[in-house]
Amino acid sequence: MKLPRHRSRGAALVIAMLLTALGAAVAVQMIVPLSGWMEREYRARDTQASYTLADAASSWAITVLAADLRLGPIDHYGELWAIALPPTPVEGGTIEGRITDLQARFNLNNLAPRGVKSAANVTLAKALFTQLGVPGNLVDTLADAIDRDELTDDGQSESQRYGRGLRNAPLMRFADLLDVPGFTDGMVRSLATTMVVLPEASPINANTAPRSLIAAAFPAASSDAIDKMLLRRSQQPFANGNEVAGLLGQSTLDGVFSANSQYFAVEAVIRFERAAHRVQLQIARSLTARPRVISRLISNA
Ligand SMILES: [Ca+2]
Ligand SMILES: [Ca+2]
Repeated sequence: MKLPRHRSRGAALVIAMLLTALGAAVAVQMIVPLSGWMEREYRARDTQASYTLADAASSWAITVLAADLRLGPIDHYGELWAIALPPTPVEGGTIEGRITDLQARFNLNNLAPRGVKSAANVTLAKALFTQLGVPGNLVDTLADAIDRDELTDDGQSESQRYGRGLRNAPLMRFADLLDVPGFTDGMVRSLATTMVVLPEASPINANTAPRSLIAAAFPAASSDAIDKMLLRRSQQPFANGNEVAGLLGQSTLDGVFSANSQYFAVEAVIRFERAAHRVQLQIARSLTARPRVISRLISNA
């Protein structure tokens, strides 16, 4: 009963934060109607305006995420950042957007945090690869490609086993998988539907992870037990990554889960009279510095 009121107040707050972020700068950028012969300039202005609005979307998300951090260390769907920004009129158009938690996904760089293979993450990745129809043994190859050393699990030289030297460093982007022996375009596309590549290892947030990911991590847990765990999580978010294992009656998976997030995605759609742009951002938030945009893509919506 309380939730809808809380959420509508939340939406109002989120909109207020957007309007603050938009500020006066955007008002002067709004589309000025131009006659036909100025078509080229019109398009140039569209682009300029959407870059300005992309900056506004970044400021909005950064404001929301910085405010969230001040409220405490854990992250969950009951917080302000998780409330979507509904289509909100700005001069000449609308802007809408949402922030999602990138740590609700499995990050491929978790296979070897700080260059050292993580057995628990390798096991989980094998289950997730299999769910997506990608051979599980490619996880071993990928872990060798990311881990710092030059040896396979059975002590062989990696360059001998794979016929060439591996990167021995974290992936920088999803497409880097194509340089790892055995991976194909199709596999990379499948994996990208539910996984992510972040600049460093990032435990899965137990408060935001989808059911399928929890089920893969705890294969012995019954469907009932997972339902109960999801219900409990919606009422009282986990304070740390170990609580989820305890609730499912299994031993803790070392370093696989946490209860907070540093990496978020923002997707905003900006519409003008004649143009619509999609802005996709990745934001990194640390305990010590202001959240910052680490990637930005603007495309036609
Ligand atoms: Ca939080
Ligand atoms: Ca290696």
